[in-house]
Amino acid sequence: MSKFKRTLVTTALPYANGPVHIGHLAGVYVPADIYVRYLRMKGEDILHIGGSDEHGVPITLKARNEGVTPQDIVDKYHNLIKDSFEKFGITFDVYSRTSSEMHHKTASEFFKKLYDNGAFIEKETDQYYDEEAGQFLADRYITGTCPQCNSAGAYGDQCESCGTSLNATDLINPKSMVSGSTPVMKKTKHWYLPLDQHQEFLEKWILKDHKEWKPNVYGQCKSWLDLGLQPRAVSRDLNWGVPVPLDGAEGKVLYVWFDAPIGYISATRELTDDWEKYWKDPETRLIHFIGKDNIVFHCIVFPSMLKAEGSFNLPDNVPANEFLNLEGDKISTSRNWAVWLHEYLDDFKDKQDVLRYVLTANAPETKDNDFTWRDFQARNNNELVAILGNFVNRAVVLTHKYYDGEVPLMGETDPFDIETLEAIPALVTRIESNLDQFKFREAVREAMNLARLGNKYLADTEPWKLKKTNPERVKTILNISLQITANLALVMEPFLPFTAKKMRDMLAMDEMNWGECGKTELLRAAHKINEGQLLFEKIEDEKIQEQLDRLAQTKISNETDNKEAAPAKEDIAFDDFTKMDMRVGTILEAEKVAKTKKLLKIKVDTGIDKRTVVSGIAEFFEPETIVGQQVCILVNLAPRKIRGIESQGMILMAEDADGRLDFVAPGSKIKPGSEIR
Ligand code: B3M
Ligand code: ZN
Repeated sequence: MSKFKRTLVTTALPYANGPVHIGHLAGVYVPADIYVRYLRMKGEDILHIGGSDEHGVPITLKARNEGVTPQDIVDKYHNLIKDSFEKFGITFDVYSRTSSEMHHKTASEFFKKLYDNGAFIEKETDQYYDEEAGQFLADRYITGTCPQCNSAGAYGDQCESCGTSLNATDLINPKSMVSGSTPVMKKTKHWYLPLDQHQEFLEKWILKDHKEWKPNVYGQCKSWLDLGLQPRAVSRDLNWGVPVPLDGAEGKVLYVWFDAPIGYISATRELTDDWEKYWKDPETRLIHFIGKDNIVFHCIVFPSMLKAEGSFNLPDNVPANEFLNLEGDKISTSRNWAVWLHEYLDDFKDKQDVLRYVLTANAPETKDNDFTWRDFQARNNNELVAILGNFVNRAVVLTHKYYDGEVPLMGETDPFDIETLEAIPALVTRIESNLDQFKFREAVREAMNLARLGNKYLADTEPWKLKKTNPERVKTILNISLQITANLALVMEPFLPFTAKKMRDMLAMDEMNWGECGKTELLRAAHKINEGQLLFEKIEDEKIQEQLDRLAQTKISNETDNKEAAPAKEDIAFDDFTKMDMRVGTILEAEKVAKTKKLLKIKVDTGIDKRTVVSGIAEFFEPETIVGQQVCILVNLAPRKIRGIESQGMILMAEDADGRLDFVAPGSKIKPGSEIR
């Protein structure tokens, strides 16, 4: 018997500065939702706490870029994220946000208690300050030249060109991103959590007492501890966040990673007056679902904070996942390399469970994994449609066909029937034990094995061939098939909640108790079931190709975006500009210049005359496709001979960083000869 009476599950609070994508779902929210649905079905006292993380520098930067307030940014994304979670059936008991009043109060009090307990040290350091804007600058607010690779536009914490992580003081020629001025050094005071003082405790608590944690989590903690922990600042000079609740701390807020985990507590407090029972009673088990980049904060920093506060429980487990990649590349918001949940639902309406299934079957539980659209299609077509959907459909359709929708009374059984019946509770035990150990991939595989069992049973017994010769036996076969279906309707609930609901509707079942799983008389004889419904449908190649094309397009535009535009040329006088006589022209004829790869001989109507121009665009345009194209032509360029042909003027082209050429043309048809200026 477990020593715990109840469970508090938290899921990482996503930053409210962008929508959520499949990586979020696979890493954190789907596994957590599977787990909480499972515990709820077991009738346990459980809360699932979530919310948006609405502080931190990136949110303020985004707001600045878009010319809106940080609150505008977080309002927009908080709602979008919340909505995506709801649509995917992620069931929170509360989904809150860290800009709420309750959170500010809770985080403030928490800091104050630690301060009063003497849990912090104070340090004065030199920090860049923007005199024009009158504020200290977070490292991310400073750009300059990278001391490693010399590229311009490196950030104060990292150079994105060469990947070196930097201190703002390393930058050559630093500039404030707030005002553009050169920042100066100024002294500033901050509060630090001396993690080194918690090292000994953490070593025992994690390395000795929590050997059962997942190897990836345990291993990462061990590396941090082996390196030796250092004090970490818990405040920042910033005007967005929870103000440091001390005299003389104007312009300072709690560091986002200090206040965010306290958000779990604030949200619980918002949900129930009984919140202390969930946080402080040692009979409550605390579990954090997170991604691997958050391990240090949940296993080392937050526990040190909780310990220093003195009255809170520490997490019992932190089943962090590794990362999910997309088609072989790291998911990236800035490069738009992601499958966004709100977009998925536009393209695959009502197919939440398909994505939940694929992300669970392929979850990055022990190592980084790759999401591919082909795998998505294959798992839908070969597993959900061909195994689960097919089996359930046959069981339901045959029951209607033979018995008018009534569960037949079990007749005589042969050894194969018994073997099949006995396999049901055995599978349920395996599903359970995997769920208990946070092994969701394996759990969903065993749940599918139940459908495989049913499929194979029908294929082997072929009741449709026995209907005339052995009707008693057919009753047994269908009774057993329906018991398997009813079990599926229960065990699939944590994984595929939308499908499980449809199955329970079909079977006219209102049972939702995990304790019933594995039983072989879930449906009584003569119980009437409802008509069948479509559970899954095949996904065609075209649908998948659309997604692949979209990603290919993203890749192309990223590659072009990454190349910098050519530097600006020297200034010229207005007179220099007006010397050029540029006109709109229309191409009348075009042909390849013999023995060249790049040249086209083009006849253009310039409105003044009809003349010949030789242009190096043959790699990009077939001659016959450009007849009629309007162009911009420089008509007073002195004629030059190119390959023996006199070229009279120049057709203006736009050239991107990859050397791709396109015409510069008026936005609508304009009379040849119109002047360009
Ligand atoms: N917002 C980081 C992230 O979304 C951070 C998690 C906070 S959990 C308290 O990965
Ligand atoms: Zn660099």
